[in-house]
Amino acid sequence: MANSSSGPTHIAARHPRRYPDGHGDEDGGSPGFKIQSYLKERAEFVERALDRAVINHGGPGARLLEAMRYSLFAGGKRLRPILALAACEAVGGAPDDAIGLACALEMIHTYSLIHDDLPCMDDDDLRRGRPTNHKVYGDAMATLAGDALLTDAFNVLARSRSSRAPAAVVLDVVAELAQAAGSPGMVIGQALDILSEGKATDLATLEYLHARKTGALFLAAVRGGGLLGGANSVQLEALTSYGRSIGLAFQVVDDVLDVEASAEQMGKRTHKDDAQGKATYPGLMGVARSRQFAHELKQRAIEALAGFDGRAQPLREIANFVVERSL
Ligand code: GRG
Repeated sequence: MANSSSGPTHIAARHPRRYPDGHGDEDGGSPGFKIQSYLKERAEFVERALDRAVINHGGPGARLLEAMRYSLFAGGKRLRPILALAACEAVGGAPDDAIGLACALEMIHTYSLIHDDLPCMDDDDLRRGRPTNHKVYGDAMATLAGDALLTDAFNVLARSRSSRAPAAVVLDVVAELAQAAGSPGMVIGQALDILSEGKATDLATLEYLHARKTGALFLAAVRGGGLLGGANSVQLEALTSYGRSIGLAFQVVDDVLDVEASAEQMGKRTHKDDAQGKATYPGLMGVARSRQFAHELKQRAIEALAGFDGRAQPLREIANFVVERSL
């Protein structure tokens, strides 16, 4: 499904598309673009799809499905799935082309949060403003809920019927997602994070760690969405650069919020990085320089989209949102 009509400098979208509820004009790039209503509408779109993808049919499996749905519908921002949809649309695809990937990303992200909160990892009681999964369902059921969300995510992606992408493209996206979630990506990032506690860590090591722990899933969202939307190689390269910058910017801001925000604001325990002896951006470069670095990364992300038309406006606005967010 490669878009061979695009030249190397101008990256045209495949189908002109009008946003459904006034987020922008025909090419999505009006100055009146409303990021908050865009995020809300896209989050609802993802949540309806998740509701159909992870069903509690009752019976013997009801408790496990209840635990999975407890964390899945606990009010996350749905950033990764929204990025996948936005990247897909930026290259001319439709939201339905990437909705299977969007659900899979949120399921994997939710699994990572459930496992990260377990007593054997970060041992947290609060997540998304509610008691953590193991506090409600116990350690064993929380572990299994995470296992099931991770595994089922690939089933949801592989079986998504709404995507027009050829099977070979879906296979590529499955492989990229597995790489992002597995030992080369999020899991090694988490392992390095644990192993580096209390140890002197420099900026290069911190970036290496975060590119895997949190960045890999952002990159898979943007690249996967692009692939499913029919991105050509030039578009994919630009999306890769955008995805890397936005993933790191997200983490830098996360570190700053851990220092500056309250638990009430974030819906999770804050000020814990320092307490756990973890290296952070504010710890290594100070809060002001960290904020400045996040802005530079945002600029880098937006510049990577220079060859895209107005249909990439949501991606540009999301870059801004990631850096300005207070949650
Ligand atoms: C357990 C294999 C394994 C990995 C866990 C991502 C991760 C690795 C742990 C989460 C710990 C953490 C708080 C990392 C900081 C970045 C992050 C993932 C924040 C939460 O993501 P948001 O802000 O959350 O997108 P919502 O709730 O909006 O979905």
